[in-house]
Amino acid sequence: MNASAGNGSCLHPAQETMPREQLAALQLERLRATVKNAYDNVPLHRSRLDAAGVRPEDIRSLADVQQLPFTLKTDLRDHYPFGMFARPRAELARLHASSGTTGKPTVVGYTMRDLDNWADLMARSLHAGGARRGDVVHNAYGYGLFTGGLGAHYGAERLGATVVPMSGGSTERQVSLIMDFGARVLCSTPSYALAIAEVAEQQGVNLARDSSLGVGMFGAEPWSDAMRVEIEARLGLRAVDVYGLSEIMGPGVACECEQRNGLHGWEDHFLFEVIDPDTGRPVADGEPGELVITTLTKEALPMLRYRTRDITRVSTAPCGCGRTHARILRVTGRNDDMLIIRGVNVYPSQVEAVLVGLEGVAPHYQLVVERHGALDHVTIEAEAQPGLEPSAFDALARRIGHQIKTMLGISADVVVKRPGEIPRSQGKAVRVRDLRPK
Ligand code: DLL
Repeated sequence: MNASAGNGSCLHPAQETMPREQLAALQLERLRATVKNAYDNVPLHRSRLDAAGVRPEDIRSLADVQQLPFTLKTDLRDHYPFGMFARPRAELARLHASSGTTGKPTVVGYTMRDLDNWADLMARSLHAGGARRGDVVHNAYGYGLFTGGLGAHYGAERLGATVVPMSGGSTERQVSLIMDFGARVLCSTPSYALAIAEVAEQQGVNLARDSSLGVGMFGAEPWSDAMRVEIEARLGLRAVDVYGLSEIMGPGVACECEQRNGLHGWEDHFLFEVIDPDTGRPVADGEPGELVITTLTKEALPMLRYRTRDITRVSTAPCGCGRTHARILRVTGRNDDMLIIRGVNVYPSQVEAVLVGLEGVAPHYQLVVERHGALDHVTIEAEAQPGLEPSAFDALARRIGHQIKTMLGISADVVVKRPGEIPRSQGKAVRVRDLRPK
């Protein structure tokens, strides 16, 4: 680990405000080294590059990245557990893995230097979001194989904060420790932040008024601006969006700054592209498409053009904060999560944006997908706010249906549930219950 651990001097504003030409030159140098690392050490990359007729020395400009074949999540599964690593297992300092609900989990590995860079980038993200050295950081991301817990933990330590390694769960205890230890920063999924707020309210604790919370670093799942407003009101903090994925690193790949107008993707360590998911071709700057990421400094798991499945837009327009790194605009959802409701494409986060903030509706919901004959059928399950009489549920369902029709242009079936009936998450919320036969 480098000497900057814990004193906040891991932050180098010059790296974040580097002129874009200089950033591009650094990216090219690192891209060449990454392709060489992948070619020399990972048989899959070597055979794919050979088949495409590309040698590492052919990469002469950043645009040459487009010659590289894409890498998919299935590649990691197919080479389970260690087949994509560019370093011998004995040189790896840590492994993380996805839960692998469908088939084998995806396993990712890090050298000590990879972990060091990750801590720096997460510290940079926390700082951009408003966390400061000396803050108490209450970390409610799950610890373990999920990258959220340890990623935020080491980033906060690197920043020089005092970390409370709480993990998810024991929600009542979360509330008391936030109060007793004077947490200023809360790290959790946005859905779990709401669950914490709800339990606090049930305990008669007013976090917005009485806690020291000032900043929330929320990510790991899509969330809408309406959800941001709700969370800020109930927790009394400034809610910041942080993005990442385990295949590329973990949390801290991109983060909002004080402007909150897109998430700065840390371009000294990653090369971002946005492609049309159907054709694989790049879209114009600022247009929506699938985010594709190439790592530029990863030793153990270099990733060439990893298809994230996340739908977003990237803008290289200057940001008011002075940082020059491109901004990834809020991830609206994943390709895989897109629903087709009576012929119209919809992401759960778009439904969320309509539901949250509607009078009488609690910010908890699920979309249930069933197969009726040859057609998919989607029901929106919303939850009534405490105190609403069950006799008013039908009228509320009609009002929600009308609002969904007006805002999203789809006719959806809506069911209103009693308070507490929609399951609460401790990590990533389950927004879609897919009951279609497999
Ligand atoms: O969720 C890493 C992380 C932990 C990010 C904590 C932020 C905070 P995975 O479990 O590999 O890693 O899941 C990655 O989650 O491809 C997105 O689909 C989604 N995701 C992550 N952050 C955001 C975000 C972590 N801010 C997948 N907005 C990604 C929307 C997000 N989706």
